[in-house]
Amino acid sequence: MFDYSLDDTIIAVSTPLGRGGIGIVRLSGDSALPIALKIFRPKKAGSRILPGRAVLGNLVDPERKEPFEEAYLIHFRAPHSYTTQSVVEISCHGSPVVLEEVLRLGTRFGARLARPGEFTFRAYRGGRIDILQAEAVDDLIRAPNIEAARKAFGHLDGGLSARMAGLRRRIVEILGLIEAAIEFPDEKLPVSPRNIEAGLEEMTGYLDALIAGYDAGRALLEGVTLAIVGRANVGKSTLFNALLAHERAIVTPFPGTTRDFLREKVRIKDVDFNLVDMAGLRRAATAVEKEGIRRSREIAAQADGILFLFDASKKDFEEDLTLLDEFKDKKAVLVFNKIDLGRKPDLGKVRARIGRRPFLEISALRGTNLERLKAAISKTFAPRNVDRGDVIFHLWQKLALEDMGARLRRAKRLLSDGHPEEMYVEEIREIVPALGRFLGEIRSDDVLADIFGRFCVGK
Ligand SMILES: Nc1nc2c(ncn2[C@@H]2O[C@H](COP(=O)(O)OP(=O)(O)OP(=O)(O)O)[C@@H](O)[C@H]2O)c(=O)[nH]1
Ligand SMILES: [Mg+2]
Repeated sequence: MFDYSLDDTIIAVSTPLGRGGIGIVRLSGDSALPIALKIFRPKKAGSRILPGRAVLGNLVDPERKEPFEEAYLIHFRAPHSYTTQSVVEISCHGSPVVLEEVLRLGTRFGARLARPGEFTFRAYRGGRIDILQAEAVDDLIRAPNIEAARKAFGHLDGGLSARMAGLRRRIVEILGLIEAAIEFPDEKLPVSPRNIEAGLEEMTGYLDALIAGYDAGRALLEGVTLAIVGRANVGKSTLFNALLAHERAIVTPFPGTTRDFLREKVRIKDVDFNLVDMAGLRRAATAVEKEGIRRSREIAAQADGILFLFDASKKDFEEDLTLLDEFKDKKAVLVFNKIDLGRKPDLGKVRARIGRRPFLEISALRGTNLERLKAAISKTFAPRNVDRGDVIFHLWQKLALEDMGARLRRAKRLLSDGHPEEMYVEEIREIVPALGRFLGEIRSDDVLADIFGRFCVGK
């Protein structure tokens, strides 16, 4: 069971470990100020500690009298603080030795060392933020780029919570309609199954858009993984280098050059891609190459998408197309490379085999059409709703939303199959507590442990 007590006063260093210009120790709880005042002496004797106002003073170990540091102290009175409890921040120099001494003295006078995420947990339990906002604190701190930070801040600011609350209002409304239809079967109600169905449809669409926002979230946090796939010697490593704009991979005229895969980040039109160059897929000549190929297949299968390379100077693409068949279900851009060699590939024949997937002709060696390729990569693989719409960052959120979506769909199916309201009302009723869990109003220890376990101490 997940259990952080709320009653005692906690203390932690809230700035990163290590040396820096400033280090901040934070206390939260009823005794925060009395404990802090055991070791903090205002420079101006007798000055009052007013909430929200910085007071300059010295830090002292009362047993030794002599100060060991100078610091600002700020008191935030409950409930107007980060945690909603009485909070004190002591800002001193970012010296690990000094910060540790403040912790030692703080615990000597009754504070307890805080556990990971415990300040934010208190903010959540104090009702200042919900669970989505609490999680967004950690997302904001960890954001690898400003777009991810903006999205995380939007969640922290309550944007996602407000939309989920709106969703719940709609669900409750629809539930009301269905329950009215059950209760008063004979009366002429202003609702028809069609009304209800339309409502369910709208909610399903809304949930689906949110669920799709998980891919966008993952892309913001981790980047989109793109594997460069093709037979040996088609120019994969040359293209890899061209997209990275530096000679990262070894290129030789001999097939079977690349064995170990190479992974590099490259930013294409504001999205981070993890580009993977790997062994060409062919019947391997050696055990080393065989292992390289085995790993390549594995990586390609797990990638978010593939760039499938052909050597356009070749006449026959039969083997390439057979290989391409292995990746039927992958998002792909098909690339005919080496067009500088002047032989026009007979695309008529292959077109029927490649379906509707985008394809283009390039020269990785000369850089021909590289910009067009980047545009195609962006269009095909960049997550759609990064700019507009919601992004979600966590698998538990996606799974919870999928579960609600499945209930809506089941209800809609029962409804359109002509079943009476009693048959499907339960599915929809269940969504209300599911949304409560999503917002953290109904406690779910698994979710709490997952979220706060990820935080570092001091947050
Ligand atoms: N003319 C021309 N040659 C190219 C082009 N792209 C690659 N090559 C040449 O093709 C040969 C193979 O290139 P690589 O990039 O090593 O091919 P690869 O697909 O990585 O090969 P493996 O790692 O062996 O699977 C080299 O001699 C390259 O210079 C191109 O656009 N035009
Ligand atoms: Mg290579």
